[in-house]
Amino acid sequence: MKQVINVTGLGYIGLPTALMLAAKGNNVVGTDCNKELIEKLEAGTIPFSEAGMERLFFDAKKCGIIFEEENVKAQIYIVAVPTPYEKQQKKIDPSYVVNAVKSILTVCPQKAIIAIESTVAPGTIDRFVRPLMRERSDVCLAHVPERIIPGSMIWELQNNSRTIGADDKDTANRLKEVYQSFCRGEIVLTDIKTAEMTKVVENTYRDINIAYANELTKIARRAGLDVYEMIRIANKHPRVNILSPGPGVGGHCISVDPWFLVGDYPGLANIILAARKINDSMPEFVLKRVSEIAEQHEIESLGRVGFYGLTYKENVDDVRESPTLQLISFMKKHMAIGAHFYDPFVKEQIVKGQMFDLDEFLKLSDMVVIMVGHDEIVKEQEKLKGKIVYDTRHVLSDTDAYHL
Ligand code: SAJ
Repeated sequence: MKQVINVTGLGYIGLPTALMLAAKGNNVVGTDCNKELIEKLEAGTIPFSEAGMERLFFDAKKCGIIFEEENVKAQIYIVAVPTPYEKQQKKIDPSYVVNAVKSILTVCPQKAIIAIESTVAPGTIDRFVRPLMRERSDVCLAHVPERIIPGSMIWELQNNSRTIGADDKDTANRLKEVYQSFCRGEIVLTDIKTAEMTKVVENTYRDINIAYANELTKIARRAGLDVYEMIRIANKHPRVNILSPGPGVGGHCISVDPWFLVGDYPGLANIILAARKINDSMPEFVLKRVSEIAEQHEIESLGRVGFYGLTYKENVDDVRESPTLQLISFMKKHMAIGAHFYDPFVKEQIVKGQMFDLDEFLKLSDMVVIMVGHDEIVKEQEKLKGKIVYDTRHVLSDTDAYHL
């Protein structure tokens, strides 16, 4: 009989993974403790927007994917539950992973594999998960860190290389076969601790590169140079690839993972810490520029300033650690109130002054600050004519717009 794969946690990572596995002919049960989510999925509603998800959902349904609130008996378990970030302590909360594994252990048969995809701080699996398995030494543990980027998840699921960290070759090879059913990229086998560390190292690399671009922005401003032109030319060098500066770094991973290294290796993680500080300084840098530009144009109140974009990056609906939310917290600190906000992907009120119609938002804004380069505003940029525009993402063709 064909083995069953039970994917636990049907969020941004678990859902596309479960759908992809099912669409490629695996026997898949998707589990989530959120009853409402399961009902939605059963009714055919996709809980978040992502390119290609509708087609994938259709294919997976056709191939018989099942959604359940409880874990089921399976040979392979993939855990993709959230690892919430505790901002003050700069630590992740592993309790969802721990609870998912506990629940799986109550139903899993002999020799089942539990593969954790959730991003965890290095050492988490040894510290929090392994002790749970003491009475089930027959069950195999693995870490297969997710690598897909929101906005291009489906393509990346199939094409990115993957890392499988496991305690033994047999477990790694059994899992490799599962991932090979949809992944065309190279699948690298290693141990669990290396897999944990590699994931954090990848995201930290990107954070440092973005920090470099952001630091260059500040240098270019002082030197009276155009940072984009500088980076464009520098990147013509065959071994240079500087990323883009921006109003800050958000999302649940790049702005979070480097802190694990800073926390665990104080005194050693110096570039990593400096990069985090630079990226965290960007929302305040933007806010200062907003007041300079507003003053220059005699805009006296924030009531005439509109911030476009609340999500952490373009064309996604995820607002976790978003630069705009970071900027709002600085505004509050400085009692700078009255601005308004708009984001086509955020349909519920999450901040004061949020509006839900682009035209109305623009009517109220003499100055528009582009915080996120959603396709919508790029397409509709004609609507910004006559306004003072501060384009922190460098996405508009308006040559009069202010830049970082
Ligand atoms: N950003 C810049 N400049 C850039 C690129 C990004 O300012 O040149 C900003 C974005 O606007 C955003 C933040 O950085 O606020 C992070 O966005 P991102 O697109 O760089 O990355 P994420 O967080 O969406 O996804 C990352 C990816 N990691 C790497 O590329 C190394 C993805 O592959 C991971 O799966 C994901 O983190 C994760 O979940 O760990």
